[in-house]
Amino acid sequence: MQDIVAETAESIRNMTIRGAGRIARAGAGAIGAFAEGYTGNTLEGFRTDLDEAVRTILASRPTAVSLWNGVHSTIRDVDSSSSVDQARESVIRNAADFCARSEKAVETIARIGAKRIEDGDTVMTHCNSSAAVGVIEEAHRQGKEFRVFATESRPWRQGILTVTQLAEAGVDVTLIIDSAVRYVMNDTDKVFVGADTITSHGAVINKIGTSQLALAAHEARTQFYVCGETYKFSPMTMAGDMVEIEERETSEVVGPGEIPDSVKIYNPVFDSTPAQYIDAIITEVGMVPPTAVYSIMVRQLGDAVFYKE
Ligand code: RI2
Repeated sequence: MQDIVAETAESIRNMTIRGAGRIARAGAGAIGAFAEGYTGNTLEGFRTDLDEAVRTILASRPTAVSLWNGVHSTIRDVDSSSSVDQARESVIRNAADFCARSEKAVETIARIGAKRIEDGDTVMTHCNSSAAVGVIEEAHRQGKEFRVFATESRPWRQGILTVTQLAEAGVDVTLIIDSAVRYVMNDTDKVFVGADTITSHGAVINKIGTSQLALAAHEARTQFYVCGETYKFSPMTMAGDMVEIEERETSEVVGPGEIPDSVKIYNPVFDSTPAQYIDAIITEVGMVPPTAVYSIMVRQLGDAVFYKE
């Protein structure tokens, strides 16, 4: 069963499984499967092996706190378990629970966010966020007539996934290159993006380029909404921790021999959008101002805060 942990970690690392919500569910699911297949019979041994499995999963990608929250909510009852069977069962149950809650949260966000889209709107989205795409699809399902601009999102080009998904759902969608954002923002009424991590002071860490959309939206007086489940709230930021911005391989940016060897390449994957550029964060507990993140974090994650100094 260690296999499923290593395989899942590798699929998250190489982005076969991607998107902050999906990696959280995959991570929690892998830990659940690990517990299900565990054949040892001491609690001590289970805790040690589980620790290693958790470390393997969490090392796969550093930025999205959803992975951390998903995995930690799965192992939350292990410390208080008094037998290996009790510990195993709690992990299996909590993993299933997290995945179900996560999927339901995305659906709730879609229903809440869809209310912000009106007939005649032009909407912009960035990268490929299941929460943001869910909002757009739900508004379309409700019969609203609007159009969508979706950014390409170099270097992984997740925008291709977004436009394909939206086109298949029947949405009027246009693909733009990332550098067209400010030009197109003049014609855009509302922006919906996802989130990988939301800090206690309401900043949103999302796909690189998100803060450029936010700045352009601010300048053009376009509404800027973040769609994010509360397990994207980072308890570590309450303790003052910085969010690590993942830097990926330079080969994602240019192919071999395309540029002189002396040229350096920098490939940061996420950026941070300050709270002041965000009109609201659409969560499963409602549409909230970024200034409310701290209090919701305490309430939502209160008994699930595993952050230890
Ligand atoms: P959902 C993605 O990261 C994008 O940054 C996206 O906006 C965010 O996760 C949230 O996605 P990546 O895995 O959870 O593509 O809304 O690097 O699907």
